[in-house]
Amino acid sequence: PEKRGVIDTWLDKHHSLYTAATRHDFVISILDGSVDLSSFKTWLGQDYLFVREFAPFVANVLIRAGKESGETSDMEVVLGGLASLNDEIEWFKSEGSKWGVDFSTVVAQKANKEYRRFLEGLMSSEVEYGVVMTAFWAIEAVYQESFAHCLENGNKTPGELTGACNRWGNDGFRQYCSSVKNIAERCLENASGEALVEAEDVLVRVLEHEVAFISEAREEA
Ligand code: HMH
Repeated sequence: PEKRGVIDTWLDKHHSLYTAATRHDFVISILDGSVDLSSFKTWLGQDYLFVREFAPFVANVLIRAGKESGETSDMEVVLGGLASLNDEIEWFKSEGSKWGVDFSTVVAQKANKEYRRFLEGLMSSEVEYGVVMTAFWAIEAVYQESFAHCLENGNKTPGELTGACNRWGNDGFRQYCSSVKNIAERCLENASGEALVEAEDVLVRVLEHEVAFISEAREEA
């Protein structure tokens, strides 16, 4: 059992937004088997574009972990995340050819662009390390939670989508998210009041961006 930190307090406070992000209609449609495959394909193309911007963001987190963290293990955790993004990009490419989605013709949707612009803002050295870590955790955790639901017993996730669900819903990814959360919590324990306000705001904004991203990606099919 983990000790409850400030992030858990924020998740309680913003519970309905957190649920909107982690139990989105799109995810529910996957686990009840009603998913429209053209929505899945749209999501696939949009997420591929997102991940290509997310990788440089994670690389920036890696640099900051190397320079600013007092703990040598922070860098190793982030490096593990970057390595899994490498596999993820390969996975997207093979899914793209499996589903006939040509990524070179996919155009980023509005929510996708806005989310990517938000990530760019977080790459500024003016944003505190603990605030960046909070955002990084939230981005990963939303997908982990969402796709783990799809793998729960008794669900009707279509067989051809279990690979996608397993990518983020697997136990190793869950443990990785938990390590990132511990880093964020450790930083926030010593953070100023101002940084705490910013970290909570960033958490809320990640959740909002996730909801908007997934909503738009599944709508336009
Ligand atoms: C939109 N959020 C979105 N896409 C992803 N691949 C991740 C998070 C990864 O956790």
